[in-house]
Amino acid sequence: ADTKSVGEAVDYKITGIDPGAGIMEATDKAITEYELDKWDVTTGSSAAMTAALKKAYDKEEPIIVTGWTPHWKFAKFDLKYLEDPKGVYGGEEQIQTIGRLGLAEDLPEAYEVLSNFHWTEADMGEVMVAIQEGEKEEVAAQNWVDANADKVAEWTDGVAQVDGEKIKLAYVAWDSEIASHNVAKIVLESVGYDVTLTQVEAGPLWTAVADGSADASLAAWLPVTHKTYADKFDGQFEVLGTNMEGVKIGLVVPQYMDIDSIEDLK
Ligand code: PBE
Repeated sequence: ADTKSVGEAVDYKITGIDPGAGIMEATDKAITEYELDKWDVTTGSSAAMTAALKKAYDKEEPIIVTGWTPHWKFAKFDLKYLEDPKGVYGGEEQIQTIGRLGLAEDLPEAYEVLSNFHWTEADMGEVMVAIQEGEKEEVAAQNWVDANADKVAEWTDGVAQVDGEKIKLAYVAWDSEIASHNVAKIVLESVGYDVTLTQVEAGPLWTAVADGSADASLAAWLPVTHKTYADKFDGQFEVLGTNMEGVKIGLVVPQYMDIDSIEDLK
């Protein structure tokens, strides 16, 4: 036949992101469990993945990416998750806020604010889309905070002002986490903290919270995506709370592709 298989059309490549991301480990597992023997997942970054997606989408070419929700790509492109009948990517999960041991004693006001921090996919989407459209990260975050004073007030309600104490938040350059950490920084500054955001890879992020070199992170996707890290550092970090419910990871393709399931890649 003169119609190529999906595999041939994309050169048996799934476009991945940074190697430490949980979705990369899940994708290796998917390749094994679905017996996708000819397939590989490429490593890169969140930004390189969305650039490749845009390039393919604009030409209506096939592409398969490691994707997750919330993410602005679903607002910009018509996309779908491939069904995952073996459940390799888990189901709905949560984004949790984690902190180093001793945070509650050392920085109780920050502990309180971070424990309270929770928002919705729509909230995060506003910040993510603004950044994607060219707004500076800190400006996009500030605009959201200004427009959502009621939500922010709930997180800071009854929290005493502090006097420039330092706090360090670690995050990975995933679009979702760029949004949440820039908002958290502004909110913590509003109660008087001197906030540093450090951008690292996922492995070093978990290590930093576990060894106390970072105070906290809002980037823990659980129970599945970061299970390996959570197990590895069990007992060396504390879960402060859930900052978002109902998030998801998986393999994502443009709607115009004629496949529906990971099994169709075989
Ligand atoms: N992500 C975004 C991360 C968690 C947040 C899905 C790319 C990961 O796979 O580890």
